[in-house]
Amino acid sequence: MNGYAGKLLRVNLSEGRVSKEEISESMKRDFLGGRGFAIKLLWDEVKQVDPLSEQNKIVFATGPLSGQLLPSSGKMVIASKSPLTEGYGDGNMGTMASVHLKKAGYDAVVVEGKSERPCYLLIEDESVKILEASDLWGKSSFDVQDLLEKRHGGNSGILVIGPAGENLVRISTVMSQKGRAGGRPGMGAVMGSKNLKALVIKGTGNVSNFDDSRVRELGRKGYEEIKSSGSYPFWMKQGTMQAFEWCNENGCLPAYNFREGIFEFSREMDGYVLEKLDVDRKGCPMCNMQCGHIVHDSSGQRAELDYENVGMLGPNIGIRSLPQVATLNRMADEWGLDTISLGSCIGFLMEASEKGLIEERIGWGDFEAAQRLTVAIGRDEGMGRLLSRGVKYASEKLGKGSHRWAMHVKGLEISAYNCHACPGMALSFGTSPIGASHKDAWIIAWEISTDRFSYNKEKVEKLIEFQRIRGGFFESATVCRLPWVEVGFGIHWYPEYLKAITGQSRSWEDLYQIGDRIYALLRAYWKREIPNFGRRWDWPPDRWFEESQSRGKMGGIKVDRKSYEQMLSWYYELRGWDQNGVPLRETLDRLGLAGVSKEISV
Ligand code: PTT
Ligand code: SF4
Repeated sequence: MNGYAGKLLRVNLSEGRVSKEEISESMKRDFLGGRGFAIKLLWDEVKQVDPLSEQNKIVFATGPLSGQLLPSSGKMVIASKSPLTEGYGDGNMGTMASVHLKKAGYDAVVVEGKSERPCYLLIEDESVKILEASDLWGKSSFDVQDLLEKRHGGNSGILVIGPAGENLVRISTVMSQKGRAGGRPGMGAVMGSKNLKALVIKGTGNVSNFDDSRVRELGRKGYEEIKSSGSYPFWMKQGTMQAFEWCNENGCLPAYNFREGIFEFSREMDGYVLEKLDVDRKGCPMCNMQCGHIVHDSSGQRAELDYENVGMLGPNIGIRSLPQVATLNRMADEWGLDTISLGSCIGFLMEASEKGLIEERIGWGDFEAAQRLTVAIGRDEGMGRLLSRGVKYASEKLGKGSHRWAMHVKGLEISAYNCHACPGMALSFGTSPIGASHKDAWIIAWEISTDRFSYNKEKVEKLIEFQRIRGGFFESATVCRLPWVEVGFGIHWYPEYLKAITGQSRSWEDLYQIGDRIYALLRAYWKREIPNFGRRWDWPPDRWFEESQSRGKMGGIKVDRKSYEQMLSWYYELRGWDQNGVPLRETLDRLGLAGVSKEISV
């Protein structure tokens, strides 16, 4: 099929062996790319293994739209069995590595085994080398990015882990370009467990498209439409930080470990404050609406800010200064820690301290303590040992009812949306296939603008529609969804892009079916890897059901447990899964996944 490089690169670090495999036509047709390729490979090849053992594998996968001359296409999926959740984990990263990988002639790389010594991969078209990385080990992700750029050229695609990944910290991510982070559920630790510090990718070829001139024409029109959007100017000023004031107004900003939904100091750190501090803009390749805002942090160094980072390292831990948040953000980037999980872990500990569950006194907003904790987590030392496996583990260790306010689903920390008064978004976190991520179904804006407090089937249908488009299509195609979400870029463009690139006509109905197939296999994966996996894995934390916020117009409101259960039942029904959230045999058969039912005994 056109639009694909057609090959998968497999690197076995235990044996120092490199091989190249054809990607079958059925794989491209049925799973599209990115997340679709990743789950199919993990389903087939990674069964009931310890995520940090050499039996685990890590997949770096692009899709047919990745790296093409069209809006915001420089994305790549990084996936593995997660050491944080023990289930499927992935992240979507914007990086030159995505563009170079396809130019080098590969749609995906699978790394398996474990190198005896620290190493990195150098992929230059046909040539693939496993190189010594002892001199890079222990260095920050920024230093290694610089060193590798110097060694292999500034335009190389570079994926790297920081010391947190080396130390097998389970909330560690993969980093690229000093500010792109991907793979929240511990993908950095998986690389670390393989002694793999980095991948450097340089490609010089080109993927053959069905109709190149049509791709160029559509791409040009796409870029023009984005630039002429009415919301483009404001987006360029604030980027994802435009969500900050909106969340605060609507009582869904996470404050004080998700206890509150408004932050009394929000005016001191919202998107308008960011506009004044902004010194530069950064982003992913192929993008003309770059959203990374660079500011000077509290020590004068450059640091990038996004909404999630500010929400979780600001209000969620009681910090009210953007430069201080930027310092924590930069530290997280250098150590290779996920900012969302980091903010949740620090907030959890501050609350534990306030409640007298630990001896240390760490007050809300204590910037020095937050810096110390970031280092301790990155090193997996001292108090960091309690937090480096995430808040689920920390609450199990600490006990004393702390699981009620350990803010995670399936072991992955909740991203920056407080859902006491957003039941649909609570269900979105509950049913996300990697744990509590907003990426699959950001239903919250639709929910707040329609019938916010209701628990009806229409909401569940809308949620599934979002999952099909965002978690199914965008994650597999693999391109950035923000043009569509944030500046109203027409969704109709994507089937047109696919047609011009692959030569195949696919309607949204066809694409939804691919999404449903991917979701069913993701579910089956959780079930196979965690035998007692079931309905309670789809519950958000007790805090949203049992305590309401004390302030603002959302004060006094909480999620009604019975009604949540009803929505969850509808969700399973609509997806063709049983009431334990496991796909039914007929659903698997209908989606062409007939062999799967045997492995999960349905
Ligand atoms: C994503 C998650 C997010 S989502 C943010 S801010 W966001 C955090 N960013 C981090 C960071 O920075 N440094 C760090 N050390 N940890 C971080 N953890 C958090 O990671 C990201 C953008 C953003 S910014 C969003 S919403 C969109 N996400 C997309 C997605 O998921 N799929 C898709 N097809 N397109 C998307 N476009 C947008 O991409 P993860 P990135 Mg990210 C400093 O990776 O694991 O999915 O976690 O990849 O290149 O940084 O792009 O307000
Ligand atoms: Fe990257 Fe932001 Fe552009 Fe999306 S909008 S491609 S996340 S810079």
